[in-house]
Amino acid sequence: MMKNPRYLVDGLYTADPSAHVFNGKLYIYPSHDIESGIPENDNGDHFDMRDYHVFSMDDIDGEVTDHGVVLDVQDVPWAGRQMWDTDVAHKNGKYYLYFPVKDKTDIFRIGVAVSDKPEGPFVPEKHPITGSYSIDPAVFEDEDGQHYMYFGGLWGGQLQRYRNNKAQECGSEPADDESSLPARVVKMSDDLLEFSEEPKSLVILDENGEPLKAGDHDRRFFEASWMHKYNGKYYFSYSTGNTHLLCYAVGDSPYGPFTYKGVILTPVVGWTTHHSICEFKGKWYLFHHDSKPSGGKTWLRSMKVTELEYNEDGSIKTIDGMAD
Ligand code: FUB
Repeated sequence: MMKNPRYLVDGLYTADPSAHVFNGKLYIYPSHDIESGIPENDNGDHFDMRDYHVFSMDDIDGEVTDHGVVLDVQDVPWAGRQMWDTDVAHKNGKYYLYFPVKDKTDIFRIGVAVSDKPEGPFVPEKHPITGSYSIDPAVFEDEDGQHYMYFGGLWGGQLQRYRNNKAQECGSEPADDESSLPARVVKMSDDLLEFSEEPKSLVILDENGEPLKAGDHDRRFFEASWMHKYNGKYYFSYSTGNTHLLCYAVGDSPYGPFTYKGVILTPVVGWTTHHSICEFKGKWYLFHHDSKPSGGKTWLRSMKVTELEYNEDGSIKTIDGMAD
């Protein structure tokens, strides 16, 4: 059975894997990395992805099926460029694929596309979700059936341009001694096509109950939101971006506040680190990516899976990002 990390796909670069169990099978919704020839920059222009594939598995050690292209940027009427991290939710026999893409004015919005099957193909709505901005949507279904979206990402993800859900003339990150910019959480409408409220700040507190500071680069939120529930607690996990850690914080409600708890994954080969956490057949797994197979090209990543374990107190055992 699985002990070491396992790369999941050969011959296609894949990143930011969002894993879910639907109808007893494991489905993975990653970004599809390509060689675009655009030079690397802090704005992430070199992540110039154009479509999404879906993958499925019957067993964690089993064969991985590629269901092919399920949504192409050309099929989204309002889209410009850069299809980044995606996620999928299920309700009443329909599957909803959420995706961030820059609109024709180069502003990230979050769109939704719908299918009758978890493996797609997905048909996009004609407009982005009203009031959406930034990147990395992750949609969590709570035990009462309510869905929440977590989103946001700094630098190329444009989150620093927003305060109180409004774009600023000249957005920048707060000073180091101010509170860090938070991820956002929002309850979804019953039809899962819109927000049902204004997005709220997701506050992460330190051990003294104070919000993490913007200068605390080893702990503050950068991008890659994910939510899962374990033993009745809400686990918000995320990337610290420029310090290349996957961290987590725990709370008692889907809105938080959350208290910082530690590191899930130490830095990997590559710049970005982005993941999902999913229970499948009685075990927990971390799905993530690194750039080892491409020889360290940050924009050509390969998704992988490794087992995730908890300590008795509910804390997560740190995983070595360099382990083979
Ligand atoms: O894949 C493009 C971007 O890189 C994602 O949206 C970020 O989270 C980072 O992984």
